[in-house]
Amino acid sequence: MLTRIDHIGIAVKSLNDALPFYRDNLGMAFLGIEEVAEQKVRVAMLQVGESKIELLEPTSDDSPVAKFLEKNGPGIHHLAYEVADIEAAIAKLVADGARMIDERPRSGAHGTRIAFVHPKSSGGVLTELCQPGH
Ligand code: CMX
Repeated sequence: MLTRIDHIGIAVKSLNDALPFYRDNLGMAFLGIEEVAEQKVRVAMLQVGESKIELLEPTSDDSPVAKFLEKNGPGIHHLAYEVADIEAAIAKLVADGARMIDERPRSGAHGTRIAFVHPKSSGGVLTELCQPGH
């Protein structure tokens, strides 16, 4: 069902402040910044081999990432797996009794379709399914 780790999401207070460490000190290839209005975040994507690092900056106080930062401070926010068929992956998880945050795919960065599994049902790790855009 899963084809690779697509990205690891890291919550940051400011993309401008966080980006130089990943891009310049660690030398990751910077893919660009995009606002995902539906998720109330601005994201910076960086490539590491076949996977990516996604820096997440909240765009409003009621963003899920703003709430996370308030409670935990900056740090790893979620783990995203690529799937070839997101509807089939959601259906399997629901049938297996998982608690989905999204029972229908939503729009993610770069034309992807995404769905989150609630961390209470995935061992405390907020888990994202991610189907690449065309
Ligand atoms: N990882 C692990 N656990 C988390 C978590 C995270 N990122 N965020 C919240 N939790 C835990 C909390 O610690 C809390 O646990 P306790 O009850 O034991 O204290 C529990 O989940 C409930 O959390 P909460 O702070 O009350 O927050 P909410 O219920 O309001 O929201 C969540 C939590 C995961 C449902 C919400 O953040 C959500 O819907 N996330 C999915 C969307 C998202 O994160 N979008 C941003 C990224 C977008 C992108 O990548 O494009």
